[in-house]
This record gives sequence, C-alpha cells and structure tokens, in this order.
Amino acid sequence: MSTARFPEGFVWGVSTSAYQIEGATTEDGRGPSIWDVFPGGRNGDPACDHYRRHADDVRLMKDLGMAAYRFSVSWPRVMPTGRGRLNGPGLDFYDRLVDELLAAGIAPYATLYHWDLPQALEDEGGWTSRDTAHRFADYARAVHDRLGDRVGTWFTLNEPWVAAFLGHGSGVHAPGRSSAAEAFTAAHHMLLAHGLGLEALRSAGAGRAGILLNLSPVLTPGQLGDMESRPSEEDAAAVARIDALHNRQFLEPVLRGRYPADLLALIERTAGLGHVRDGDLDLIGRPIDLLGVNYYTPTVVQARPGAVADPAFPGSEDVLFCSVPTAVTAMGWPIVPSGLTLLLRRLSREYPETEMMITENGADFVDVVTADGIHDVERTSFIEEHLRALRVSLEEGAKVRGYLVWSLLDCVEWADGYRRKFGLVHVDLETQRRRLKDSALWYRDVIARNGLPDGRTRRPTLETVA
Ligand code: GBH
Repeated sequence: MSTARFPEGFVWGVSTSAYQIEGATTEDGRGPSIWDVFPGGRNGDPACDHYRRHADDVRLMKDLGMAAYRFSVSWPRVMPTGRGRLNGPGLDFYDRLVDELLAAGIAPYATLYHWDLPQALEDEGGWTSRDTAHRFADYARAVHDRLGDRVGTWFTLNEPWVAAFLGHGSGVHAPGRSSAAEAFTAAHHMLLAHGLGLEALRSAGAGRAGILLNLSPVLTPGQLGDMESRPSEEDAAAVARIDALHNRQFLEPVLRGRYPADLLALIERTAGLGHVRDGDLDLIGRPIDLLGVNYYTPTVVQARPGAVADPAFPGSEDVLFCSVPTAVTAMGWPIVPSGLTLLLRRLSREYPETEMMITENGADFVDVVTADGIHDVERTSFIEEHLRALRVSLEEGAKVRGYLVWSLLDCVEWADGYRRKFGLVHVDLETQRRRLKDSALWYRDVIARNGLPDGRTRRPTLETVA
C-alpha cells in the first residue's frame, strides 16, 4: 500500500487566537476587550500564558516541523481603546513573536480580528456601528506598518458568522446581544471592515491577504446518509435558507461582490437594508488571494412547519436543526469527514479561481492523561480521516494549499472556558507545563513525510476501552 502523499509544497501548520492563549489581559497597557467584560467570558487569564511563554511555544512548533503558524493579533493589546494611540509594548510582543517564528523557519500567518473587540468600541455601538469598520482599517494599517516587512500572509477577520450571530443573535458569545436586526447589521459591518481592511493592507503593499470563514455543508438527514438522495421540495428550501445564512451570506459578498437575492429579501424583512450603502459591496468584493476555510461539521436540517427560528440563524423559522446518528466529538459535533470533500467540491465548482487553505480543523475530546503520555487516539483519527477527505478533494482538483490544525494548545474555548481540549499539546492548568499528545507525534510524522502513514489509526471501540 502506498503512502498517501500530499502535493509538494503543501503547507502544514496550526492555528491559535490571541484571547484563547495569551493571558496577560491587563499587562503592559492592554485595554479590555468585549471578552474580558462579557459575563459568559472572563476566561482570558491565565489562558496558556503564551504572552510570556511564546518562545517555548515556537520551539515546540519547530520541533514538530510546522511550516506555518496562524496566530491572531489582539486589537486591544495594540490599540487599547480601539482607536488612536498605539500601545508600544503590545506591538513589541508581536514583533518578537514574528522574529522567533522566522528564526525557526515557520511562516507567520496573522489574523487581525479573532473576536476580541476593544470594549471602548463596543461602548460606542461595536459592530452595530459603521464607524467600527473604519477603525478596523486604521488598526490593520498600524499592525501592517510594524509587521508587514516580515508577515507574508494576512487574514482580516476570523469567522464573521460566529462573531455576528453568536455575539448579536443568540448572545452566547460576547458582546451578548440578542437582536436579529443587530446581528445582520453587525455581519455587514464586519464584511465592510474586511473590505476596508483589505484596501488598507493592499495600499501598504501587503503580501497575500484574505479572510477566514467557518463554512459548513448544509444537508438533509437523507443526504447525509446518501448524497444521491433527492430531498423533498420543502426540505430543499430549508437547506437553501440555512445555506444562505451560514455560507452564502459571506462567500458571495467576498468572492462575487453581491448578496444573494434570497438572503437580501430575508435581511430586508428582518433588519431593513438601511445599513447597506452604495459602494459597500464593491469594496467587500475586491479580490482576495486566499480563502481560509474553517471546517468542523456539517449542518443538518429539514423542513418543520411551526418550528421557531434559532436566534443564531434569524429567519430560520419552520426549519428543524437535526441531530444525526453519527459519532460526535465531546462538544457533540457530528464527525463527518466526507463533509469536507462535499464543501470543497462545492467551493471549487462555484469559485473555481479561488485559492484555499484549510485554516481550522480539529476536535475536542476527553484525553487519557497518564504519566507516560497523553493518549488521544480519537483526535488522531479525526485529523487522519479529514486528511483523507482532503486528499480526495485534491485529486478532484481543489486548489487547497495547506492544512492548519485547530489547535496547537489546549486553550480557552470562549464561553466554555477551560474544559474543552482541542490541542495537539496538553497544557497543565496548574503549572502551564506543555506535553505533546500522541496526536502531535503523529502529526509530526505526517509533516515529515508530507503524507499519511500506511494503515489507519483505529478509534477505540467499546471493547478496546473496556
Ligand atoms: C472556531 O469556531 C473558532 O475560530 C475557534 O476560536 C474555536 O476555538 C474553534 O472553532 C473551536 O470551537 O453544534 O453541531 O451545530 C468554530 C465555529 C460554530 C463550528 C458552531 C461548529 C456548531 C456545530 N463553530 N458549530 S453544531
């Protein structure tokens, strides 16, 4: 049996975000972010103490053979009130991190916004205010001024769907608002921030630039079992509506400079369209170099007359979000590697010119922590099966340039705090000691051979566990 190889130059790495690993939320002049204030948040200290341990973490990545590291810059660390005055020590931190990465032969990929809005901007309306998009562009320019000579890959925003609809629709994320109109308005202002930020990066001569989207194939339960099965007309309409809210709301403006007509009608009904101005979509739709695809799980829905809307998907009345009979992660997310192939097939068909990278994929599991090691065969198996699905896509011609695991370290999972474990590396919450999990050692081999090992990692069955 031959080793499943990846294309030459395929980029292997990991992703993290500032709030989830840095800690030091009040040090060296950092201002408060919405996550430090949000009642369901306040988990940012000590996180992984990465603000102090960054050199150790870079060494770890070097030992594992990583080619790329995607981190995020904390806006309130760099601009404590979100506008105006820059915080020197905050910028110095990222400056050092970038130098360490380069010295270790790791390409730095910088995300400018991974959900930690300066609280001072939230006090002025946050993402419901159009001004925030302009402030973001100023901030992007300031970060590029300092790091642009060494950072070659830039992402404006991470997962605007999550930040807009969990932050302003369901309210389970900071800033904890619950209004459909505000959620749609915030989503548009985030897209505008992407457009203005991209323009700022371009005019400063930035290298590659793009955006990170959490994308999910939307399927009926029947299609999950058999992609050839034909859904009823009602179910197909439910799928289309959720796909518009989850995926097309962001893909179409960014890659085609337009909102899809069905979604526009829905936004108009729910929020009005006063916040969408002439020229916005031209700006939002300027070409990007790279689309970051964050994939975790598909979204399974069917028509259910009378069902109330999920506040994270305003306009989703009469749709049932189904639980499906597949294996799930500890967070309950269905494990469906073939969903990645479906997603990439669709993106390649609809946006054939777009270069992509899998910028997040990974899972939360309960690891077996022992003196001789951290055994996480389920995580290894999860990543392995997704890499097999990705290889199918590459054979089909999908333009995917790399794969980044979420995440390097066990870290802060937003409102869920420290109980979620997504890391390749275990972090002792008392001592901050880092220990490689079995999955990290396995991933190191994958990177070294630029391909999957022969044979498959066996997920534990009930018998092997007992
Ligand atoms: C990412 O978001 C974030 O970028 C990152 O910060 C975070 O730590 C990481 O993922 C892990 O959560 O309940 O089955 O309907 C992930 C976005 C949105 C993906 C919710 C899964 C729900 C699946 N997620 N979605 S389900």
